[in-house]
Amino acid sequence: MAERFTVTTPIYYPNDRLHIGHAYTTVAADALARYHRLREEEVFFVTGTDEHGQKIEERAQKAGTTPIAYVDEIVSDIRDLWQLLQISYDDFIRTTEPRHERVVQEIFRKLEASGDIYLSQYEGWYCTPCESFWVEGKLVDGNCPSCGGPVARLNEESYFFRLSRYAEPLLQHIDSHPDFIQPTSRRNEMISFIRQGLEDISVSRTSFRWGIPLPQDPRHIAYVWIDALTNYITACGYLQDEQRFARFWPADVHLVGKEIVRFHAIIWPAILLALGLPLPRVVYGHGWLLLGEQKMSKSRGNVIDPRQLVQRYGRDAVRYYLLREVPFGADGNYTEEALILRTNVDLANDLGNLLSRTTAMIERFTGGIVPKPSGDSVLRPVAVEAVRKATQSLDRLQVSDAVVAVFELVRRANKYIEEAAPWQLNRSGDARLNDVLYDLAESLRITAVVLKPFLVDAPHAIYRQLGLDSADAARLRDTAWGGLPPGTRVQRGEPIFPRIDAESIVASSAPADAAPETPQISIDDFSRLDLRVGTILSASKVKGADRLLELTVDLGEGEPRTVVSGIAEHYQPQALLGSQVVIVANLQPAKIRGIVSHGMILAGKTESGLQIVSPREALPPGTKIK
Ligand code: ME8
Repeated sequence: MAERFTVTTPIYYPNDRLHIGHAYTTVAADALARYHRLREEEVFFVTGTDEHGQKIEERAQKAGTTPIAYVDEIVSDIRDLWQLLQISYDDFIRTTEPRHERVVQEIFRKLEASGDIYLSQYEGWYCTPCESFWVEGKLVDGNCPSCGGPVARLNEESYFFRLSRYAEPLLQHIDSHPDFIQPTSRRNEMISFIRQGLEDISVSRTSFRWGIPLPQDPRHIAYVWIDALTNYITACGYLQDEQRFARFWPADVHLVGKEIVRFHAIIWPAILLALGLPLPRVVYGHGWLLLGEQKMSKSRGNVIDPRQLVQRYGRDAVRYYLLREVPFGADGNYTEEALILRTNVDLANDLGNLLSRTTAMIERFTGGIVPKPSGDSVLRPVAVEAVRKATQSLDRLQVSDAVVAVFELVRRANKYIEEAAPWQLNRSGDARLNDVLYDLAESLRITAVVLKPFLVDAPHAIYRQLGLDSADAARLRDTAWGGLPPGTRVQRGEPIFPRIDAESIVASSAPADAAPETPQISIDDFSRLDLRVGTILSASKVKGADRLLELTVDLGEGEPRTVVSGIAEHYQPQALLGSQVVIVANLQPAKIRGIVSHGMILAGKTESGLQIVSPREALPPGTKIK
């Protein structure tokens, strides 16, 4: 067993808020880091930000601020996002930090000394959003072949890195290290790319100032890729702490999106070869999250904000969806419906119910005490196999497969409840009851431990409800069967994943007979509701949703609000125009069928129909209901 593990994410551009595409890579890297900690290895997990370059210089200028002030703000936002998702990075590197600037300058000195860089003229076409240079022949209809946008002609003096020198050594390395580039499809792409021959690449610029000046020629700024890629060795201690560097470099996994595999599997290893440093063990290029048919991206603006999803569904639901939904390596479509379905089916139904049923039965049948089994266990081999498959998948970087493996145990345990029917064993006083209950509780405990790489709250909640201390200290070795001491007193609690009612945001979908179970609330609870009178200004059907109407409602706020309401089966849109309604005005906005709804309309539902609630006499829009 290796005793240390280094994993990295790309360093992201702080030119805009990050979206769930970035969260995808980062949560996956976090899962790998947590897994290796679970294996009691020393882990170094690094992420960070790629802060230099023309694009950021321009953005800052437009915003009327300095580049550093501009990125500072976004970087702090990024750190907040990682905190929200509980990303357990060990280092957050910013390319603007002095430790990195020194390393980049020193690398340029070394590369010049070894004859790996030289001064020449750069001629080509530049695409600012992609930060990419293209030779004439690569343009598509005169535009950038990557984003299709306009390109500008450039002719400037530039330092070049002798990438051409490294084509052969790279091919040899790839050949003798079959795992170096993953998955195999990307490996094949890279091999054929290198076989076409590698041209030297431009590594400096004189056309902008926001970057690291070359020590030998400060008119030149280090161009993005040397500046960015070298972050990995700076973070590991290169030229700062030789001992630490020897410990954490080479990285075990550079996890990146597939569009930057070329930089990580060709340019970066060539730079390392030139510096005489070992190459990373694996460059893994995962697929893209798509929205519709398109890659979700900052420049397209078709992005989903992970913060909103966490707020709405919780961080474990979001982490779970990202890790489980798309086979790791492939592209996959993002939809909120799929997130809700995953949460409801896997987390609420399968895992959540297993826990609540198990603890409820232990309370009812054995006085809340985990019984002592007689020895026979049906689920033990299932648990052993689930742990084996999950760890094997994680060792092979097949993250989604690992999650699937864990849930095989959860599903089997649920099925076992039906088969063994503990309530009957209890009625007939059958001694096998103890075996069944212990099996279920112990399977849950083991599930909690193997879920630790993926979920950050649920494992602790499961441990707590089983009556154990926090799962913090649990390690992979604790998945050995029998770790749950008989005699433990379970602590039944709230459902760990409440079911999401996708339509609960719509008032009329609440069941009409919910009243008897509703607990009493205080006047303070009631005063937290902001109920207001509004006048409906427009109403139209929501495409593809039989029950939904999109309304705009005047609440006396100036701008009318958009509200999506499940009343389409009961009202014709035009019949509502001018009607007054009562709105929950301080409800968190929610996206329903792609429309953001800012409030909820009150209505009463009976078997014979639905009536929206209206004041008896017209009231000014915005009037508060008390
Ligand atoms: O490329 N699906 O930064 P960046 C999946 N600074 N992953 C996605 C994604 C999507 N739709 N969109 C983004 C850069 N990503 C450079 C990297 S590294 C030395 C320099 C993820 O802010 C994915 O990991 O454009 C992708 O590679 C990365 O974000 C790009 O982030």
